[in-house]
Parts: sequence; structure tokens; C-alpha cells
Amino acid sequence: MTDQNHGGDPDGRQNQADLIAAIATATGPGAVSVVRLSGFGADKALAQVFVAHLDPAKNPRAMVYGQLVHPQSKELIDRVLAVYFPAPHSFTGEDSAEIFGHGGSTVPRLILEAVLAAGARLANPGEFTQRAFLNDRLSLDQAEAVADLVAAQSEAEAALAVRHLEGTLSAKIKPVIDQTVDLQAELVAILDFEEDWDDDQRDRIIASLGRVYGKIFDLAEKGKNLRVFRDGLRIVLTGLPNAGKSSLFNALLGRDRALVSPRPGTTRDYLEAMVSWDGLRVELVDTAGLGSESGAESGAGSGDELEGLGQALALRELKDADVIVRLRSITQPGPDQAPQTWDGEKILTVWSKTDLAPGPLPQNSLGVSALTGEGLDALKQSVLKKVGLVKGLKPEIVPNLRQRIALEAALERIGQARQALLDRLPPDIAALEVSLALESLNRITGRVLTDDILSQVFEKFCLGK
Ligand SMILES: Nc1nc2c(ncn2[C@@H]2O[C@H](COP(=O)(O)OP(=O)(O)OP(=O)(O)O)[C@@H](O)[C@H]2O)c(=O)[nH]1
Ligand SMILES: [Mg+2]
Repeated sequence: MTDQNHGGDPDGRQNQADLIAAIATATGPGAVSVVRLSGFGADKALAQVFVAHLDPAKNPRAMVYGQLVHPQSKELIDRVLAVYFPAPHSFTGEDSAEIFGHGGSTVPRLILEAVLAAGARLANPGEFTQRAFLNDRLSLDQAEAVADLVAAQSEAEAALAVRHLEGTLSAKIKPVIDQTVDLQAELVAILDFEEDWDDDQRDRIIASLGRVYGKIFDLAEKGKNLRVFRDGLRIVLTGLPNAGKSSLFNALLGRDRALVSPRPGTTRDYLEAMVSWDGLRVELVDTAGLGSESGAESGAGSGDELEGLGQALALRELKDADVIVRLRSITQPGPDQAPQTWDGEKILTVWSKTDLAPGPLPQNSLGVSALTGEGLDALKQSVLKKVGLVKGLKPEIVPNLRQRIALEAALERIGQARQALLDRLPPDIAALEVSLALESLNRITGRVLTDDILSQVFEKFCLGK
């Protein structure tokens, strides 16, 4: 492990890494593509492939129009716009250039090949962002937010990622790190004058540790409770055969995706579909009915091997659900035979086919009609409430799994340090625990860096980012 202070060179030029290049846009049909270069000699490489009246390196941060040619054959490849960003005022903090050419599957590749022929090497996935991090342009949590923003599959995920990119997590964690550093300094000072160590001082440090604990706890809890803003929400529909699961699935999707029939046991495989609820990514899963409609011991259409296989799949799906919507047909209000093998906390029981209800629903119960659409909105709200979400919630910070593990490790250490002082153990135990807590906290922003952290974070990136 290394405790690094990245960059350091205010000019940012002397310690530039080798020249890398990649296509930054998605390949395939498209009007425009971007090829990116960064590192030592970006200006010279650009000069070899770009022919224009103006020199981009002498007109930094301005778009220059010109011809893109192969550096050796001088053959014309495209008409492009090029822009040059001298260090340190670029995304990576290094001398960089971007070439805006035509899109498609061929031109961007030819432009990249020209740039490689001019001395660049192909960048690894995430290498531009990694350099931005190593040059102190971004903290590690911000670099992770770059990957999250690119990978976002819903408005909620994108909104969260862009906030993290603004540095919301670093801003919250830095004061906690500062306080922990102060505590560590105080404990280390005490080690030198242990005989003077009095109760007042001990109580004061115990109180400070309690406050730091509270702040870290809040952040770690956010990672747990607001996880759906990162991972989306998986909702599995279950119930007896014919309960109306596939009909509800279709109604929530707004199109007829699943087969519906009055015959019990219609759905065999499970079906998945993605929808957006208040900008949140929701995966809906329709499954085979569990138990038998008639309440008999074996499944409906008993002896049917396929039905058994379908039910096994359904049971597996229930295990991965964030919320299980258990449908009960209002036309069969008798005892529910569905196996109760899953986590009760996740279950939302809902009456289906309310348009056929002979009278009012039981009090405080939830009902839907896939036929009329009645109750669908209330169902959505109840599901969101089940995972602790209130309408319109836009969290500023949701730590990802890596960050949450580091927070929980720090929490454990701070708790141990506090306990050691409460137990009147020698202060060197608390000092050690606090320094380990600090190490965990510094992993979040990347102040403490190991090779495994680097690869864990950057291997998720796409090429050219
Ligand atoms: N009136 C009315 N009928 C419904 C409603 N929802 C479902 N049905 C009917 O109930 C029958 C079963 O519906 P499905 O959606 O196939 O039920 P399922 O739970 O998916 O059934 P399996 O896949 O066999 O387990 C069909 O005849 C539907 O038309 C509803 O809201 N109102
Ligand atoms: Mg079905």
C-alpha cells in the first residue's frame, strides 16, 4: 500500500505519461465521432495528422477546422475539427487533444490508426479517467461517478452519478477524515505523556469518537437504504395460478407482453421487463403460479412436469426480489396455498381483479384491476414505500459497494477505539484502531491506494473514457 500525493508538479508537464489514444464515442452509425489523445507529445502527434491554416497547439481550447491525414502516406482520411488542451487544463491534467470526425464504423477507426501511426499507443479501458485521478483532477469517488454516469440506465442513476461527480461524497467524507486525523494526533501525543492522561481528556476523546462514528454510520446506512438508486428495483409477481399476475405485468408495462388465459398454469418461464417509475429503474418479473388454484395438494394440472419446472424457476426468482408482489384474486378469497418460504419483509399482498369484487375490499388492503387500471398507481407507491422511498426523493449521496465496505470497516474500527477507551485500556489500542479507521476512509477518496483498488475501479470503464 502506498500513501500517495499525486501530481505535485504545478505545471503538470514534466511528469507526463506516455501518449495514449482511443475512440471516445460509440462505434456504429452516428454523425460524429471523437478520437482522444493524452500524454507527452500530444501536440506533435496532432501536428503529424492534422493539416490546417491554424495550429491547434498555438490556439489552445479552440476548435480548428482542417484535414485529417495519415502521417506517413499523407492520404486524406476525413475533414475534421481538432482541439488542443495544454496541461494542466484538460480532463486528464496532461497535454490532450480531441479530433471530431465523421461517425460510422470505419472513419473513426482510420483516424485512430493515423494517430497510432503518429506515435500514440491504444489506451486501456478507463485510462483517461485513471490519469485524471492520478493527476489530482478527480478523487477516486468522482472517477467512479464518471463510470456510473456513462453506465446509467435510468434518470435516477444518472442524477445520482452526476452529483457524485460534483464531489458530494468527498465533500462529506473529508471533514470526517480531518476529525479522525485530529483524534489520531491527539492519541499519539498522549502515548508520549501517558502518565498525564486524565479522565477529562479520555471522556472528551470518547465523545469525539462517538460523533465521528455517527457521521460514518449515516453514510454507510445511505449506501444500504438507498441502494435502489444505484441498482434499480426488482419486483417479482407471484401468487396462485390464475391470480392475474401476467395481466398485472402487462398492465404495468402498458403493453401485452405476457400470455394471459383463463387456464391455470399459463406462465411457465419467467418474463422480465424494464420500466421507469419516477425515473427509477424497475425490473418487473412475471412468474409461474405457485401452489394450485383449487387448493389441492399437488399443482394444478397435476403431474405436469413443466409446471413443476416453472414453479422451481419462480421460487428462485423470489429469492432475488427487492419486493415480492403477492397477488390474491378477489374471486378466490379462501386460504392461500402459496408456499411461504420467502422473506416476509419483502412481501406486499395485493388483491387482484377488483372489478369483480362483490363488495368493498377488506380494510387497509391494496387492490388492483388489470382490466380497468384501478389501483395501479397506489400499488406503485406502496412498492416504493416498501423499500423506504418517498416520492420525489433525490439523494445527494449513495455510496457504492466498494465505498460502503470501506465505511463499514472504518465504523468497526472507530467503535473498537471508543470501546477500548471506555474499558480504560491503554491508549495505544485506541490509537491503532483510529489509524486503521483512517486508512479505510482514505481508501474512499483514493488518498490511500492499492493496486487492487485501482484495478477494481478502472476495469469497469469502457474504452476511451
Ligand atoms: N375481470 C378481470 N379478469 C382478470 C383480471 N386480471 C386477470 N384476469 C383474468 O384472469 C385469468 C388469469 O389471468 P392471468 O393474468 O393469465 O393469470 P396468471 O396469474 O398469470 O396465471 P398463470 O400464469 O396461469 O399462473 C384470465 O382469464 C384473465 O383475463 C382483472 O383485473 N379483472
Ligand atoms: Mg401468467
